[in-house]
Amino acid sequence: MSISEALHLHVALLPSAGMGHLTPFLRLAALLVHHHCRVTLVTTHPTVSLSESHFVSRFLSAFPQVSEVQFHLLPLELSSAKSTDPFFLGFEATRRSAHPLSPLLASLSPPLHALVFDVTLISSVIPITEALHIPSYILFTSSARMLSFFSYFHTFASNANDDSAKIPGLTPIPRSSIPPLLLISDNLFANIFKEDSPKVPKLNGVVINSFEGLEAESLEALNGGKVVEGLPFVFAVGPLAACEFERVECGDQLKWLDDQPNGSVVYVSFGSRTAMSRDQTREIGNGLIKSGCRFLWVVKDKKVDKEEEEGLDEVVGRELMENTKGKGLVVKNWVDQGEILRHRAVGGFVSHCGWNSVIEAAWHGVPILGWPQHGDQKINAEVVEMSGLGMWVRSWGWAEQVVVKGEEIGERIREMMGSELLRRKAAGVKEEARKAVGDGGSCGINLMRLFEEWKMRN
Ligand code: UPG
Repeated sequence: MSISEALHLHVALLPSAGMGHLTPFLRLAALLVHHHCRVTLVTTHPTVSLSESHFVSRFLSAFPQVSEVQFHLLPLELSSAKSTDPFFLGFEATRRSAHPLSPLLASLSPPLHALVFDVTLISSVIPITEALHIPSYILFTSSARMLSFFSYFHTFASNANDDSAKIPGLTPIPRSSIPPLLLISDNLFANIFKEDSPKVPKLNGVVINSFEGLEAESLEALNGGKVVEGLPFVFAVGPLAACEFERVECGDQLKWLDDQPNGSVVYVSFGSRTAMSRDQTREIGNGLIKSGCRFLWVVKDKKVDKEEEEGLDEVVGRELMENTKGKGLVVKNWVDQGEILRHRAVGGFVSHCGWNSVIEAAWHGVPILGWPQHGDQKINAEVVEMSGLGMWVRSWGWAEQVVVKGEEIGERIREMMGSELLRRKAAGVKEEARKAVGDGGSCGINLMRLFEEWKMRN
């Protein structure tokens, strides 16, 4: 199919709660617009965080050709929700409010060639798309390794005491890497997995922000029919790189980076929704100082940005803040991560291994010291290690299991920043990432295959 034929395709995108889910959806939307697809974005109201509503506004201003359809969530009865995590509650509110999506999607003109929605909405959206005969695709926002686990979950759950998930075609996932909530019954996150995992074969396809050069094993297993029988094709269209509309003013940080030598700065950030305990935050500060490296450290005190109240002196401690002076920059606001990782002064990234952060580090060839905190992050950290993009310390456990001491943090940061081998391997992953989006690369090939499929289905 020539690109111009994509002109006749109309696709709606339906993301779910949190920047980690929204970001790849809007990057995919930008990519589809670039290929002349007509795109409708279903925006949920209210969003959980301010970052999400700002991000959507910036996107819609930058892409006036994208139609917005507003989707208003019903208030969630908290006593029945089985979670207190605001983002999980956001998933659940979206699932339970899905009913009005039916007339909303049916009224779109021209009729949709596909609806691409978030993985957390499978059970509530499939009955709607089936009734309307709209092809259903998810954009899986995590790694292909995590997708394999998600698709296999119902099989794993029926052998709940196994010491690892032995997914056909994949290096086994040890029990210690499995999101802890999935090992406890009857909580919201586990219930979504239980309900949705067996329904993956009902989808027409899965779009994923990954690429062969990073995740050959999982992508081959998924598309080779090994993981679970009847899985639809997985279209690896990654890496979905940061777009211009995402740029935010962070002049001071970039100016500070401009004054630092090449590769000398370790960037520390745990994504958009991970708040560290105060004790752990202070140990990280001590660790950064002990590492002897320059640093740019993004502190988060609350899961949801609207709830951030206290300043750095309260959260990090005045004395520690004083001690960081001249050694690094500590901030407590939304930063432009894409620009930071792109900067020549950044030589390493202490990351929780949220999948978007992993992809962004891969895109810029920045080695990762993984410190997974919750959810899919240990499974993603395994990808980081297997691909050569970085290392992770298994003994650090999940968030709040232990307080990792500054001494050890400093030592590991020194190890990452000093490793020529890691630098070389991360540069290799960057090369693969650029190849994937270059002429004749996997991103373009899979995208064209997806367009063909969309075209054929209507
Ligand atoms: N980001 C910024 N500036 C900040 C903080 C974050 O630009 O100050 C961006 C970052 O570049 C990335 C996104 O926000 O694009 C954060 O996404 P990610 O790195 O994936 O982390 P989370 O926000 O923690 O993402 C959630 C889950 C994670 C999962 C991901 C995708 O916590 O475990 O892999 O969603 O499903």
